Amino acid sequence: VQEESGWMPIDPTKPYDPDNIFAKILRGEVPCNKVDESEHSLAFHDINPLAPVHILCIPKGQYVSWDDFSKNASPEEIADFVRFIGKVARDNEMVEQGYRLLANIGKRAGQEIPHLHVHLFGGQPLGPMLA
Ligand code: IU
Repeated sequence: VQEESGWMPIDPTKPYDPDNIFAKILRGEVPCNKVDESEHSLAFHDINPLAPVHILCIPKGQYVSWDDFSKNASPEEIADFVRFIGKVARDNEMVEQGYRLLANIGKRAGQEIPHLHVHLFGGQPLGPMLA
């Protein structure tokens, strides 16, 4: 695909890269500041927080994108991830004040790590959705 003003989507035909940083975190090869864990999901503090509370939630399975996850994950993995994100928000006192879920998918959206991750932002008023 031709690069067009910085846009080059993650190639959906490319195999999952097991050397990406989140894969290494999941294998325990790279440390993370863990928030919570379930059978199929992991939450940790973002290393470069953009809000007072900035947590990343990732499925433990090897999924690059929402497209990949929604097509290929089992019903158990999908249910676990959805419930897990809700629990992380509750346990970190984000529910009452409000919070934001965000997933950058593909290069045009600025996805840096090719392992699906959902950002949870909270702890301050969050302003308009797109800067
Ligand atoms: P993005 O949506 O792919 O841009 O988000 C990647 C996030 O991963 C970004 O907020 C980084 O600060 C964060 N991160 C991290 O928490 N730990 C790491 O080792 C690396 C990136 I590399």
